[in-house]
Amino acid sequence: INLTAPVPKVGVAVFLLKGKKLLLGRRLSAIGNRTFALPGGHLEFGESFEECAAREVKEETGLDIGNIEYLTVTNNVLLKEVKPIHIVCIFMRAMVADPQQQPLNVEPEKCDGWDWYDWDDLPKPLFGPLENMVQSGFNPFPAS
Ligand code: 8DG
Ligand code: MG
Ligand code: MG
Repeated sequence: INLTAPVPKVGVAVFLLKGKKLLLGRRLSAIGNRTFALPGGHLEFGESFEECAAREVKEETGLDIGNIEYLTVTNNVLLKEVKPIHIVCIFMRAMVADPQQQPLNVEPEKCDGWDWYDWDDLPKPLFGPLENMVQSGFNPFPAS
């Protein structure tokens, strides 16, 4: 068997919401370099989606989150990236535990920095999988 054959992976990305805004950071990565994306990462062995969401947000931004809920899943085949990947991405929604707590750029080698953006005025370019969701009319905010 070929132990280096590519396989699909599981990702978890988090729509971290604060009022009408959400948290985005510009990626510094072989995948989606310089595009704006949600905090998130790969599901680790034995983890729930909620645990993965809380861990990745903490690792990448220092923020503690609550009200973690499953939203949707997408199948992302990104063969044109510098490093081609196939990732099944689970999208979660969450709120900051403390609205006063500010995001920190904990992994500056992976991200340009985090900021809150208005849903009606998103930065460009968005990371491909996120851009596709926006184009399809997906809205991560709870119905009011
Ligand atoms: P790790 O080593 O910390 O586990 O992983 P990471 O370096 O933080 O992984 P990542 O690339 O940030 O996220 C994993 C994959 O999730 C990513 O390669 C593709 C998929 N993904 C999407 N949309 C988004 C998104 O908006 N943000 C993030 N972070 N990942 C996303 O399909
Ligand atoms: Mg990560
Ligand atoms: Mg990440």
